[in-house]
This record gives sequence, C-alpha cells and structure tokens, in this order.
Amino acid sequence: MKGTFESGLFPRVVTVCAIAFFAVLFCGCREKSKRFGEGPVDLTKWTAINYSYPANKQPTANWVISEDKLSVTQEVNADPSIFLSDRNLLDTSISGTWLVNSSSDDDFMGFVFAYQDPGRFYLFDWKGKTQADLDVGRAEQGMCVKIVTAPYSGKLEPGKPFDGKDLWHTQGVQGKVRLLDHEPTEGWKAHKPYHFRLDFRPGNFHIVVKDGDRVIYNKTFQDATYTSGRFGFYNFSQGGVAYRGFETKKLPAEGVQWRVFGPPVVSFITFVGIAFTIVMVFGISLVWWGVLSLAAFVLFAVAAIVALVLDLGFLWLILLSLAVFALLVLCLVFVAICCRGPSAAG
Ligand SMILES: [Ca+2]
Repeated sequence: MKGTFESGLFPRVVTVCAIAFFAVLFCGCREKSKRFGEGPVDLTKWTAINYSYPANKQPTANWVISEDKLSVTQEVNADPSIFLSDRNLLDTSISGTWLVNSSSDDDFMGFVFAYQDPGRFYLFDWKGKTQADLDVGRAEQGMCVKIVTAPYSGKLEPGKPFDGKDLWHTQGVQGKVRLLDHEPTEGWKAHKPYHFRLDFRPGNFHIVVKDGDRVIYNKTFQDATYTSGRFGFYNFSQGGVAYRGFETKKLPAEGVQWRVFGPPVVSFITFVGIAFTIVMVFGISLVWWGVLSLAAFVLFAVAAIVALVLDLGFLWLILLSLAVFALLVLCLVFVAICCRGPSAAG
C-alpha cells in the first residue's frame, strides 16, 4: 500500500479519472450549445442547401434574409432547396408563419427536420395543385410527411443525392424517399399566411398547420428513423415564399424521469454488483463494499443532477454515468490491490 502511494499511482489514477469526467461534462455542454434555445429564431447563421437537376433547367434557389434576421424569402422558381438551421431541434416546439407572395405557380413549400445530411431527413411538404409530369411522376395536391434516406456521398453534385422525381413524386421513390403520410388537403392560396408548428421529440413528432384558427393538418407520428437533427425551410419550384416569425419553445421531455435517472441507476446497480464480487474474491472487509456503494450512490446522483441542471442530452448523460462508473471501478481496483498487498506480504 505504501509502495502504491510512493509510486504516485493513486494521484495519477484520480487525475486521469477527473480529467475524463470533466472532458465528458465539457463535451456535453458543447453539444447542448448546438441545440435551439427558446424565443425568436435568428436566421443569421442558417445556410442554403441547393440541389441541382440539370434536366429541369430551373435556376438555383435564392434565399433573402430580412434586415431584422427574423424572416427569409425564397424568391426563385428553382430546383429543391433547404434553408438550414445551425442548431439541432430536440424536445422543442418550433412555430411560425409562411406565405406565398406571388400569384403564379402551385408547387412545393414546407420544412425539413431531424436533418442529418443532404440525403437524410424528415420532410413535410405542401403541394398547391396536383400535377402529373411524364418525366418526374405525379405530385398530388395536399400535405405529405416523408422520410428521406438517400445515400449521400459527401458532395452535392448534379442529380445527387436526388434527381428530378425523388422529391416530386408523392408516393416516394424506393431506397430514397418513403411516404409516411399524405393528406389530400386544400391547396395553399397565394398571399395568405399559414401557421405551422412542429413539436419534435426523439421517436415522435407532431405537426399542426392552421389558417387563422382553422386547423388544416394536425397529426402525430411515432417514428425513430432520426431522433434529432437540424431544422430547415424547404422549397421546391415555388418562388416568392416567405418564412417568418419563427420561434422555439422547450417541451417537457416525455419519460424525463427515466431519461434523467435511468443511466445513473443502471450504472449504480452494476457497480454495486461488481464491487460485491471484487470484495468477495479479494477477501476484503464488507465495510469497504458499504463505503464504496455509498460513494457510488452519491456520485451517480450528482451526475444525474448535473445532467438535469445543465440540460445535457441523453447520450451525454450516459457518457457522464460511464465516466463516473470508470472512476469508481478504478478506485475499487485500487482498494483491492492495497488491501491485498499487506496480507500477501504477511
Ligand atoms: Ca414551379
């Protein structure tokens, strides 16, 4: 035992574990800073993702942000485009208004969410009028929710990850776009503001579209293809669409009890089991088992409270619990070695 202290093993183990603990905490806080907060959505750091279909001969979208940075207009009858947030949407409600400031055309506007990359996201779109096109298929009037799962090579190229029909065809395209829901609602009308709201939680989301107080679309979906990701305004072949006054609000996370306390509780029970085994195998006093179990309880409770107060994501709570777990197991091994040392010598 003396040798262990003299060799500086204990301080080194504690230092390494403390660094790991705070590294996890730091990463968790950084991750949190990438999520939407509450209040009006500032569009300054949003970016355009523009797809290109050479066969369409349509120009590239042009997103123009207002002076106050709170609204944006897509001005051109263009190939599909996304105006993408810089933040992730998780356990959050986002709402705002959009309208078409143009009397011509009847194509798509909408939203993407849980965006992973240019080929993978959820898409909500609204087509003004049914249109069957020989080249690209039939786009039906109304609102759709689609799951986009197109392989993305890491570079946006003409016709990739989509070509003309993929986002046009209401029924979707195998291997790229799967239709989750199509509601043959009325088409959108020009110069009329529509209110949109999306409540997004991992594994379920709820979409409401209203014209004033009149509800046009109101549906909840259970799907876990993508459980978090960025949000964006979507436009396909429809110029003059203004997206404005968007704001976010935190949602009470469903199953929050389990999500906050689950990983620490599981880690604690596992640790107590491992500690008991080591105590028995090494013939150490059960007092040590009691002391370490109490320490484990306190540390895991602290981890859960830290995660709750800092509003860290579920993944970071798991990592935090694992860091605490590693710290405790190392302490346990240290105690086992120290306690065995003198008896082996004697
Ligand atoms: Ca058009």
